[in-house]
Amino acid sequence: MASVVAVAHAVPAAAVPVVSNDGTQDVGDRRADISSLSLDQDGVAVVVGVRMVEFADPRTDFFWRNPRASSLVEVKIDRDRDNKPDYIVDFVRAQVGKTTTTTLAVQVFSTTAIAMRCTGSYSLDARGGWIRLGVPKSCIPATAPYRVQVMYSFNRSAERPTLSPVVDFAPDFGRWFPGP
Ligand SMILES: [Ca+2]
Ligand SMILES: [Ca+2]
Repeated sequence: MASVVAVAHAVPAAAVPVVSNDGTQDVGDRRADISSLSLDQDGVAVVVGVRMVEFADPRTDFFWRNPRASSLVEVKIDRDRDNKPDYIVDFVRAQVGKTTTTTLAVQVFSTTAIAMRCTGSYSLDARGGWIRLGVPKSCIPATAPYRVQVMYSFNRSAERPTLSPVVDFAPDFGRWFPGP
C-alpha cells in the first residue's frame, strides 16, 4: 500500500459534466454496480464520477475498510486518444506515512513511472450515490481532450478469502468515454 502525505477532500465544483449510463444488474452485487459515469473536463481539473446502484460508503463500509484488501475505484485516462491509458487514478484506502492508520486517498500515477505523480481529491454524495474524483489538469497534461475508463472493484475477501471482487466497468470493458 503506497503512503500518502496529504489529501485534499474538496472536489472543484463541476461545471456541466457529461453523463453516460451504464447497464444495471450487469454484475452480481448491487454495491458494485455502476449505473452512471460522468466526466467534467472544464476548468482546472478533470472530475470523474460514478454513480452506484447501492452506495457502499467508502468512509464506513466494511469492504472498503478492510485493511488487507480494500475495495477501490480505478480510473484510466487516455490523454492523446491513442487508446492506451496514460494515467491511472486510484481511489483507495492508503496508509498515512509510516503509521498503521489508513485514510481514503486519490492517488495519481503515470503509466510510465512507478512513483506517485500527485494526489487528487474526492467527494462523496451518499444520497445521490455518487463518488467523484478530481485530478488537477496540471498533474496530467494532455494533448487532446481526455477520455476515461472506470473500474469499480468491490472486494469481499474479508467475508471469505475465496470470494473474488465484484467488478464493474464503465463504459463496458475496453471502451473509452470521451466526455464533453
Ligand atoms: Ca453496471
Ligand atoms: Ca494514450
